[in-house]
Amino acid sequence: MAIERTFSIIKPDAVAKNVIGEIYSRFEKNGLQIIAAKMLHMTREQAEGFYAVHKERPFFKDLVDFMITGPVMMQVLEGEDAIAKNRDLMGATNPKEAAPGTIRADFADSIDANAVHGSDAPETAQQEIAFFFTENELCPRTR
Ligand code: RTP
Ligand code: MG
Repeated sequence: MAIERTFSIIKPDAVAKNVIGEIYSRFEKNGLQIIAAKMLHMTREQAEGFYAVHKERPFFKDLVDFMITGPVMMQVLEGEDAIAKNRDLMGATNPKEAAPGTIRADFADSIDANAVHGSDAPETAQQEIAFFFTENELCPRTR
């Protein structure tokens, strides 16, 4: 299995619940290293740009409105099979369908306030990382 990088956001609901550390702990316990991190209260323009792929979807406005309700914590995760591993840790988009023990089952309130974002494929991971981080902000381990 390949070492991959993926882009993760702890959304405003989970930041407000003060569970950044608990979520980071799940990443670390499952072999994902945090190689970059940034806290940010996104502007509407940033949120619309980040979610541009969804701009024709009926939930686009609700999604953008929600993502700018408060600060988010964004990080780049690196590890074996990082994209799928992070999606497994997150659980289903709708917390009602999320498997027990997943981040969304434990911390999400609704399909909008669903605690976390994670890239869904290598191409989107690369695009999403580049949307918020420059190359020299990535700090892969040297030991
Ligand atoms: P994410 O991108 O946030 O990691 O989640 P995802 O891949 O599981 O879901 P995606 O289809 O990419 O949708 C992005 C976010 O939009 C909200 N959403 N609402 N009301 C709805 O039917 C609906 N569908 C999606 C969710 O907050 C989802 O995380
Ligand atoms: Mg998605």
